[in-house]
Amino acid sequence: MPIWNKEAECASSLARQTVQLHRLQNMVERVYSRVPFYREKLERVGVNPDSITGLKDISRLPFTTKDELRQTYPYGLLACDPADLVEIHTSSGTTGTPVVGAYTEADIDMWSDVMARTLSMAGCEKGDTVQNGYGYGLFTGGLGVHYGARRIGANIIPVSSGNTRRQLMLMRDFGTTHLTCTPSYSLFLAESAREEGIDFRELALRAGCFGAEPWSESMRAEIESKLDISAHDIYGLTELIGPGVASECDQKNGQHFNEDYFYPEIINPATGEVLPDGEKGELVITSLQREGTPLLRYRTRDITFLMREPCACGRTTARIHRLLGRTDDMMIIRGVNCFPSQIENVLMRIEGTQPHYQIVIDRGATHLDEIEVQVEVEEAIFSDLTSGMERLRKRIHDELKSELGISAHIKLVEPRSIARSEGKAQRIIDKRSI
Ligand code: DLL
Repeated sequence: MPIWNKEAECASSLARQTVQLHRLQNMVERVYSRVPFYREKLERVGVNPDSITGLKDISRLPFTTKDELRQTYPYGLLACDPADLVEIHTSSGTTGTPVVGAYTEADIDMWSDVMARTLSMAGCEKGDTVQNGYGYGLFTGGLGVHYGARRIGANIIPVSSGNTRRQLMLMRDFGTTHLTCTPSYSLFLAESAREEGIDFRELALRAGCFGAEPWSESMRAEIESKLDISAHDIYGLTELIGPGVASECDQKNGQHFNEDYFYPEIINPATGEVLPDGEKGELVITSLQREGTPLLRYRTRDITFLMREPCACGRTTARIHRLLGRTDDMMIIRGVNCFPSQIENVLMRIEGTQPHYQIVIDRGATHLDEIEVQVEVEEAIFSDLTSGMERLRKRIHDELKSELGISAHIKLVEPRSIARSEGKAQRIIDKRSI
């Protein structure tokens, strides 16, 4: 298997730490001198650029949270001259205030490098054809993969997400060797292929890079057998760059973290204490090289642990275990991040509904996420003629669609029919067996 950037990916720990320290010092200097938000935060904890004399000093830096990113929207964390920006992405979350990633030319160059590493881990080389089923646009999946494939010199089919029949046609006619999309969509493609009479064993497809949503080893096994490919887990988030933060090699034993650009730590989410390798906790990431929107100790809310045992592929970077969950209750439905609170807000502004609801997420026969929102309605409405119920159901459906960007099934239920809890209400029932 090709290793895209041997110097960075196979560096000795001394060489890597030297690069990391140098970049960390530059980064602290950069945000201290250019971002008032960070200068104030650093001053509050008595840290200035000269305080960073070793990598261990990273623990003296304050955390950055998603709320702070929202509060500083749109350009409060910009660490470069706005005239140097060449691209903007925002999170798929639809909470009103998106999280912004701003890129300079150098940032896109770095992104291309880490995505070339990612695709190479799945065996992609010049001469291969990458069918990119991640959405193009503000979402980072589409363009991230695109830049990586361009860097490698592979042939890229920028089909974007959806349009299943066309995906299958392109895959067959252009001899796609690598597929990139969400893991659930790859299974949907497999189902549709069967209906179209397409046999994956007769296609040129060899591997896929799947991420942007949680999945599991059993789902990997299903994808690998149904699509007859090698399936690789890839991780990233808009705040840090998009995909390209960490990805799996052919050993499939954790995702190699691009530590020369992103410094990983695992913390206890309740206390902020840094945990040793191998212990489960919240992943915190510091940008080591980013001009547009660098972040210090960003709390991802993703739960995993770090592994540093040598990997048979020859890369020496630390790996993160497949993600184990999130510290918050963010749901990822068909790749769209949404929170129960958004659903609640919509319900609460619609007259006739009660503040008792439950969200059921499942993957049906199609392998795509389905969301059902069960809402208790007022007695008077429930006993009303069905047309009143239907109007209310449609209104909730439409308002949720405009708020979340996804279509939910709405089920209106009788007053007091949803189970009450003495402690925290269980709002979400996630039946997806992933
Ligand atoms: O999902 C970036 C991406 C695009 C990653 C394409 C991989 C492939 P966001 O929309 O900002 O960015 O969502 C980031 O998605 O904090 C995780 O909770 C979740 N996530 C991303 N990759 C994985 C993965 C993109 N491999 C959030 N496994 C992250 C589980 C993942 N969850």
